[in-house]
Amino acid sequence: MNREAVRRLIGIGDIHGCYELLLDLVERNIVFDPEEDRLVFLGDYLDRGANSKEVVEYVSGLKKHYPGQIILLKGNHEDLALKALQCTGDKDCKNAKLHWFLNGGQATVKSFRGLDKASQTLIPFICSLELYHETEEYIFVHAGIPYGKGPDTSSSDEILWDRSNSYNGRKTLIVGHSPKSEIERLRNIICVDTGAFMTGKLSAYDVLNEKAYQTTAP
Ligand SMILES: [Mn+2]
Repeated sequence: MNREAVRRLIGIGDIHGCYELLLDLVERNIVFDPEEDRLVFLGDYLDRGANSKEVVEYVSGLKKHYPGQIILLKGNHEDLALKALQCTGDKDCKNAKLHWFLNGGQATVKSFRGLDKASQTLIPFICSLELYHETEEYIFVHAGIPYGKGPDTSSSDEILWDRSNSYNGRKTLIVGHSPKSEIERLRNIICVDTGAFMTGKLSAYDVLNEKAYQTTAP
């Protein structure tokens, strides 16, 4: 057994409501084995795609059954949704909802059949998400870590929105958020997001075995 105490340590890119792709990736491509694997979801479960509700229920179910083997990170879309669902005051709410809806939030509300039902599930779900996952050799975050910083010295906005690719720490950093046509490595930064909603391709990467897993819409 290696230092991470799992056989595979797999980062999974931005899902954005693409439930069929998620199911295909986890159950037919990766074939998740809770005895051997740890899956780190890099966030952005919601928005744009049609089935955010199913995606949230699926990853929540995995986490419930295999709490030690499933890591659920927060993405900037979960942050937008939480701000829109928890806002107080007319003006703040209007701005927060506008910001969320401009980023695909309406598809999420539709999938939950209304704002109230979305709030019931999403507020506790989003509040349970982690900002980063760090091991001896790896750091997983949604977007990035700026130059000179670590996961504990970056702000949540930096971790959720950074596109600078300026991380210069010792550990390997695994990110989603900035879609590429294929999984890309830049120095010690590995970007796993292949823009599932736009491209129909959802990707994951096992850092211990340097192996990619991908599923493509038929
Ligand atoms: Mn993102």
